[in-house]
Formats: sequence, C-alpha cells, structure tokens
Amino acid sequence: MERTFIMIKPDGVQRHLVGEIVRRFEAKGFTLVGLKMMKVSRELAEKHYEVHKDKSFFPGLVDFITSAPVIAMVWEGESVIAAARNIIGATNPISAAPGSIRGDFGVSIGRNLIHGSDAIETARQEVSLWFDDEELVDWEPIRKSWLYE
Ligand code: D4T
Repeated sequence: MERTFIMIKPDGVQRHLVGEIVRRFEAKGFTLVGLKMMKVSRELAEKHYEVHKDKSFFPGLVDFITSAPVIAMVWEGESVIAAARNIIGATNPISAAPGSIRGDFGVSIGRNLIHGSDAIETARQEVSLWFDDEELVDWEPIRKSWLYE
C-alpha cells in the first residue's frame, strides 16, 4: 500500500487547524501510520527543502518552518500521494480550489499550511528523512473492506 509524508506547517499548528486537517485525511479513507509533533531543526528543514536551496524564498522558508512546531505524519492508502495533493490544493492558496485545505484556509504562498510529498520517490525519501522505521505502525483498519472493492 502506498505511503506519503504530510506535514502540518507552523501556521497550521498556530491557527489550531490540526484537528480539521487530520479529519479530512481520515474522512477521505486514508490510514494514519505515523504522527509526531516536533520543532524542526535548521538542518532538517534545509535538507527537506534542498531542491529549493538556490531560490530567493529559501531562507524565509527555512525560517518559517523552524519558527514553531509542526505535525509530521505518514498516511497510507491506494494512490494516497496524488490524492493527498488534491486534498491539499495548489501551492498558492489564492489559486487553490475551494474545498482543498489551502483553498479553504490560506491566502499566502509563504503560509500555505501543509506539505505533501509530490511523487513516489520523494514520498519514500521524505518518509525516511522524517521518521525512523520503529515510529511507523503497521495496522489493519477494520473499515478497509468498506473502502476498497
Ligand atoms: P510543499 O513542498 O510545501 O508541499 O509545497 P508545494 O510542493 O506545493 O510547492 P513547492 O515545492 O513549489 O514549494 C515549497 C514551499 O515553498 C514555499 N514557497 C514556494 C514560497 O514561500 N514562495 C514561492 O514563491 C514558492 C514557489 C511554499 C511551499
């Protein structure tokens, strides 16, 4: 079963949207297999956003991600990587679809509430960057046969 890394960014935590965001993934039908609250080190933030290290917004992004706690999560389900990106919405909340998390709760690209892995390989890398194996829980949700044909 596919897994993806999802992070509620400091603005999502500060705005008390943790429950609302978790609820959307649960209600859709995905399974939570890892969750922790943490203050992110500059080293981890820089590694996570390494692909953007030459961009003008990189220093501000690292300052933001390290400014307050985040909620790091791993969610599991069929096609969860792509589905989570839809639940999250476009990078800029102003153009994110209503009904998506960014579309419903955000107004600024630098405060876009949540991160989700964008592909199978990045999901694999991000899950192992943020979680040790023993922090992830394999379990069988009893609703599974009511979610999948
Ligand atoms: P993340 O990675 O946070 O899920 O966002 P996206 O996958 O949707 O978007 P991204 O990688 O292009 O951007 C990473 C992160 O940088 C912030 N950002 C981005 C910003 O502050 N200013 C900008 O101009 C851009 C493009 C927002 C998300």
